Amino acid sequence: MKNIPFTFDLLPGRWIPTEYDSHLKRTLSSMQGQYQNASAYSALLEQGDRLLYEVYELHRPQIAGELLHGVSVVHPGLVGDEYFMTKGHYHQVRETGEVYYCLQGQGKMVMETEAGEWAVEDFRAGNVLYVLPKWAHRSVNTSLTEDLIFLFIYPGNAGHDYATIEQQGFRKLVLHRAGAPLVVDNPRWHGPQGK
Ligand code: S6P
Ligand code: ZN
Repeated sequence: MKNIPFTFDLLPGRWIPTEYDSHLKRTLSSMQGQYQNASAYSALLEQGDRLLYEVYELHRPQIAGELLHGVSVVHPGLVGDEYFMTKGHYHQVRETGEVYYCLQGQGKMVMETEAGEWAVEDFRAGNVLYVLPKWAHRSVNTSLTEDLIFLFIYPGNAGHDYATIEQQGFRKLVLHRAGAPLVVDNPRWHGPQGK
């Protein structure tokens, strides 16, 4: 971690930061229970623990005032008719937002709040997506051939709450239907009190 102002490059066509401190790889086995088609999930897992997405991060202190940032790459693919996607999370400190800048590809950001609101917004190369404080967020790659790649920036003190989404899922799923993404209700979604 540097203690003087620094720069790095994001080069078109490569889009991996020229400097980073950590490289997280998330594979299919870490998404147990997240895909609605459990038999398609098991069948795909039997063929191997596929790489779903990668996160390149620049480390900064996890305190208010700092801005954590990096680049995520969500690879293309399907589990049944559901696209490859990130686990998704709330920020532990709910009053923290996040900015995403899409560098390449196409996808959907699936979002919801504990108050019952939901939204699904497009990722497309060059667009900026603002995730409001209190909104859980999951990135879905809706291309079957191209990586979805984005830069993210969020407050140092945000923290991550994965457990809530692992337990209840998101209200909305993005499915590949008739050659295009379709947003549908998640039949297995249940709220904190089973609502
Ligand atoms: C962190 C930010 C992203 C995600 C990354 C992977 O607040 O939203 O860096 O961590 O895209 O997603 P997930 O849901 O596995 O953390
Ligand atoms: Zn986040």
